[in-house]
Amino acid sequence: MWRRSKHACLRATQFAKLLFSPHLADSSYLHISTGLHLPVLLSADVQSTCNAGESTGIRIVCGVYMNWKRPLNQQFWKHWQRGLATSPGATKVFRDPRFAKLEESDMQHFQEIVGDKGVIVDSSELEVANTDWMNKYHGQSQLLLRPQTTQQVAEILKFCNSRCLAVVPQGGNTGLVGGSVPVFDEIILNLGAMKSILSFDEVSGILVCEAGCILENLDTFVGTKGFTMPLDLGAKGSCQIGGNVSTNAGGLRLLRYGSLHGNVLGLEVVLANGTVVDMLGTLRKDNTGYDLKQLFIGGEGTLGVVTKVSILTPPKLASTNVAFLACEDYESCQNALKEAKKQLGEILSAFEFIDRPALDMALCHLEGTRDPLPSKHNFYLLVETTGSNEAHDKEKLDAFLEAGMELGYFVDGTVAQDSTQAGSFWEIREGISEALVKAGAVYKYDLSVPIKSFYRIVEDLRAQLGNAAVVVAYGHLGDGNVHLNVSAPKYDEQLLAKIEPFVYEWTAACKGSVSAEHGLGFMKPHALHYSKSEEAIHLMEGFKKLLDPKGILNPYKVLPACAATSTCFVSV
Ligand code: FAD
Ligand code: 2HG
Ligand code: ZN
Repeated sequence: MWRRSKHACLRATQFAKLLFSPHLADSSYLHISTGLHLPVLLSADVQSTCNAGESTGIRIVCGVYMNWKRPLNQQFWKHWQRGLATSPGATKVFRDPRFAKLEESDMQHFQEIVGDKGVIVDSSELEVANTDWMNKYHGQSQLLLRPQTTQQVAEILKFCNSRCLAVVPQGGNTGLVGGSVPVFDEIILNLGAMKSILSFDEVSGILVCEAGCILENLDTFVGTKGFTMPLDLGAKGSCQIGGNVSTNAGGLRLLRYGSLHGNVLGLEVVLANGTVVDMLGTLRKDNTGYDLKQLFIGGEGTLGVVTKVSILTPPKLASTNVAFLACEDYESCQNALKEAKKQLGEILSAFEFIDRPALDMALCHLEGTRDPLPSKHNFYLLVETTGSNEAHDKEKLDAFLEAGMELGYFVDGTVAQDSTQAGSFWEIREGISEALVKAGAVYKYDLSVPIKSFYRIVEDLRAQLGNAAVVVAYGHLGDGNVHLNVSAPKYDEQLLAKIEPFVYEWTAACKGSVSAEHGLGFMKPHALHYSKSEEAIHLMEGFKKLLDPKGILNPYKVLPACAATSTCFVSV
């Protein structure tokens, strides 16, 4: 019916199987061959702070003897539990001993560079900056720096590089792969104070701004000039343009405006040694040599710190329509996409997919949401058009909806009657990630697969997991990007072992990508080989060594060699 509506205690023998570096110091999250993860607290100062609880004595193969007939405090167990979830799927992660530890004199030096306001050691602020959006990855950094200028970023990095202090660049901390938080005690370099708009060209729509500008604020700003940002995502209220660039964020408008590899016209980047590289062009066309900025788009903070961005913004168009459609089978969703491309053509601005379990997740955990349709269906599509002529757009949308109904692609649907209702449809789609976090533990897979396989992986994973967990799927059907999420009451190694490598092998078998848009971060370096050849990974390692020879930028992330050991370093 078509309508327009209104509306571990680990045993000593297990410890003995641990293989880890004798250099290991401080608390480190380890993965052991059984797949268990635990932090090992070795340093005297950490142990001396313990004041409650008890554990037994343990002997470890590297010769370090830990007499755990000593009190262990709540913090220890908190870290231990966190360790269980910290690096799912990786093989072995330990603090690289080549990195220096912060000293009092370092703090003084940072104070000289950024002033008192830019040096944050307050424990509650550090707790927030050490914790990722999902509350899944937790670092132990003791220092957060907030530079205000490129020059300050350059001085910080120059100093960190000379001292071999590891650094995590951080934007809005909304990343979903654990890339934006420290793994151990890396210094957090947050760009949030660099939020000036530098220029806007009202003819070309080219915006130049600092990296710490929040995406939504930029959209509001360019909106006043009659333009819109070429990307939109659920995290727009917190994520920063520097973070978007560094993750090469895709989002809800990629179908229409393409990826940041095309829309970003220039960047200013500070390298690990403090060199400022000015690539902040504002030209649509520039074939003078290699396009170096592309390396930093999606570089995830491992190759340099993005400090300024030049980006092309398209005109903001007056007419927007949003339809929420129901399909009974996946085949119909595919057919609807084909029809939408044919009938809506240039005005199609989003084609999003939600399966029923994903919708239920949103309805159950997001306050104020309600099912836009009166009865339940298996699949939903959120189709948006944006154009310049309301009558023309409506005509096209109506033709598409009628054809889709007649051909039996949709079984029900509703078109938003105003922007509030359109917003309520988008709230459901954009809120699923938040709903999943509220529901408990979540294992996220962000896959690019051929459109015909988009839902087969979901069904196969459900069969693989049985009743062990709830599998939900949503995503950018128009781009072949499925967000496959597994929701469970708590993180569990046995469940993880059923999901991985199953999902990655499945994706590799259909020549898909194990990270369509979220990046690799700390979660997926071990999975990179499922989507990239050995030669390509080797080349990536070469770029890393060239640009960051001491490996201080976002260590343990993205590249497998950097994640597992310190082999991405050259001698220092
Ligand atoms: P952070 O999370 O702080 O950092 C992300 C990575 O970039 C880290 O590796 C960090 O080290 C690095 N980094 C950050 N700033 C800089 C800088 N200035 N220089 C160098 N490196 C830097 N992603 C999509 O692609 N599409 C979506 O539709 C989408 N929707 C989302 C919806 C929600 C609700 C959430 C929570 C996340 C979503 N994401 C999505 C994830 C996405 O990666 C981020 O939201 C966003 O791009 C990250 O920006 P950020 O400023 O928060 O970066
Ligand atoms: C989205 O498209 C984001 O909503 C987040 O990319 C996906 O939470 C996820 O898995
Ligand atoms: Zn997405």
